[in-house]
Amino acid sequence: MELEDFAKEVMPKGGWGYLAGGSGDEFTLRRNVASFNSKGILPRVLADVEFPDTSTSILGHDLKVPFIMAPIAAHGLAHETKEAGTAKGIAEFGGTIMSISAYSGAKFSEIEEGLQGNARWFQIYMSKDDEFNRNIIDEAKADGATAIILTADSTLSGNRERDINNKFVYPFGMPIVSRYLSGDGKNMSLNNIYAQSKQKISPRDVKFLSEYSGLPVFVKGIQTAEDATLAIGAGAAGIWVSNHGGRQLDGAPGSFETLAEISAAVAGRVPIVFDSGIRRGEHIFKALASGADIVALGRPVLFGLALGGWKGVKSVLEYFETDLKRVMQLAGTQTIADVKQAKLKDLTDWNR
Ligand code: FMN
Repeated sequence: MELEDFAKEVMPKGGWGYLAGGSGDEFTLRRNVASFNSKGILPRVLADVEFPDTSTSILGHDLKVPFIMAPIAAHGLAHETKEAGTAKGIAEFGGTIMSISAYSGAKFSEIEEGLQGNARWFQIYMSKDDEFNRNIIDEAKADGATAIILTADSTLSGNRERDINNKFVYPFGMPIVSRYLSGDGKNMSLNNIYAQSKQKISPRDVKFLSEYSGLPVFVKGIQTAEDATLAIGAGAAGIWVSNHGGRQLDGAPGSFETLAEISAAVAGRVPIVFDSGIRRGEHIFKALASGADIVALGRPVLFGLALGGWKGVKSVLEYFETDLKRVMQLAGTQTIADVKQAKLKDLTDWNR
């Protein structure tokens, strides 16, 4: 992808390997994008469509587009403005949501300088000690988070061989979680940081977060119908289908390949967010037509940040909006509700 190639040019090797890389052979990383080719969008030519409407809503938020920002750690690797730069790009685009990672390199107050009151969800990597978890949730709520995302797929670090080869350590601290780390995050490896976070995650944690926060809780990292059912049973208000962008369990299917089955199990009880591999409007369309309510964008937004600061972020979001509108027009779908109803065609020879 062109954007990716340009971003690589402007980033140091270690930071680039961390951002672009996946785990193991990077089979799952590649498959996340490739597996969208397992389904085809049917062109509709007599559908009487003009100016498709991309607006939708989720959990009381009215959105201009059916995509939000995924939680990503350490934006400072891409640009000196860190998370505040991403936040400003999101705020200037408007009508979407920023997910704030627990491993952000900026404090809530610094992110707010860019976010300017725009909607935000908070992603937590839990501490082994619930007292710290309560403090973090209290701060996220005071900052205005309207949902909690429990990332459950990263109880330890995937086998990130690029990071090992580059001897990658975070060059700056992690103010939100430093209270439960032995250091402040600076010069620490991802392995070390994950090891100090909670490993044993169960439905009890979903229940704890949802009862303590009083906010809707998404469980992020769901790849099976079984886990979706467990999460909802424990009180999850949303399912976040993701394989962490191919950074955790290599050898897992493409995230898109797991979506339809999970959606059937969820059966409309709670909203579904989908991520991992979204690079084009076609991918957004296919995810929505396979059961997602909205999708989350990951690496492409950071590539934009690396290349142009907040303007780069805004421009990437505009690209996805324009591309999705084009696909909606060509597929004869006027609204997001129409996209969700669209039938995709199985393409049996997609691997060739
Ligand atoms: N997910 C989290 O829940 N918390 C994080 O702190 C986090 N940090 C990430 C850092 C990087 C550099 C990347 C690329 C992903 C990270 N993710 C994190 C995963 C994203 O939320 C998302 O699942 C993933 O980026 C989707 O894949 P894609 O970027 O290839 O589309």
